[in-house]
Amino acid sequence: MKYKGIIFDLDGVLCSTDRFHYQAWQQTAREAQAPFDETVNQRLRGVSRMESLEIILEGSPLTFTQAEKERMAEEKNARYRQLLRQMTPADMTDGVRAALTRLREASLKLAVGSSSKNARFILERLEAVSYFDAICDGTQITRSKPDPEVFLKAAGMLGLPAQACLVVEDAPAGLEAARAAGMDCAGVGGADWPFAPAYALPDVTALPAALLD
Ligand code: B16
Ligand code: MG
Repeated sequence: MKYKGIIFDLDGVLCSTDRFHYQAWQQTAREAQAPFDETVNQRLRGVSRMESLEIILEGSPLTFTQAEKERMAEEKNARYRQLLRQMTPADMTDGVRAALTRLREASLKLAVGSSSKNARFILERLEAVSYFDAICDGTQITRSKPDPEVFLKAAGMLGLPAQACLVVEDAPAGLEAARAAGMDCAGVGGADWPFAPAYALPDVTALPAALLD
C-alpha cells in the first residue's frame, strides 16, 4: 500500500453544505445587485470566504470598500452558521461512516483538510470528530486552496511525508492544491477536473474498494 494517510476535504466530500452556502450568499449577491446562480456557486467550492465574495462581486455594478466587504463576509457567515444548526448526524451518510471505519481498520491515518473556518463546528454537528487523527481547517492556514498549505499542514499533523498521503477532493482548486503538495488525489463527484486524478470516484463510499481490494 502506497499510502499511510488519507486527507479528506470536508464540504462536498464528507458532507454537503452547498445548499447553505448558496442560501447565505444569495442575500449578499442581492445586496450587491450581482447575478447569482448554480454556475457562480460552483466556482466557490473549496475557495476561501473572502475569495468567494470577490467572485460574487465580479458581477456587481457597485463598488465596495474593504470594510464593507468584510462586513458582507461576516454577515454571510452569520447566516451560514445559523443554517448549519439544522445539520444533524444524519447529514453524514452511513456509507461515508462505513468507509471511514474500514479505512481506519486498515491502519490508515485519517485527516480533514478543509478551507472552511467552520469545519470543526460542522464535524461536531455531524458527531464525526472521532473518525480523524487530525483536523486542519481554515482557522489554521493563511493561504487557501489551490495553495497546498492546508494539505501539507494536515500531513504534518499526521506525522507523514506528503508522498504517503492521498487527498480526497471534489473541487478543482482542491485538486490543484493536492498536486502542489506533491500528493496523489482521488477526485469525487462529477467536477471538471483540471487534470486526471489518480482515482476518479463517484463518491467516498467507493474509496475503500479502490484502495484495499
Ligand atoms: P467558510 P472545503 C470550503 O470548504 C467550501 O467548499 C467553500 O465553498 C467555502 O467558501 C470555504 O470552505 C470557506 O468556508 O466560510 O466556512 O470558512 O470544501 O475546503 O471543505
Ligand atoms: Mg470541497
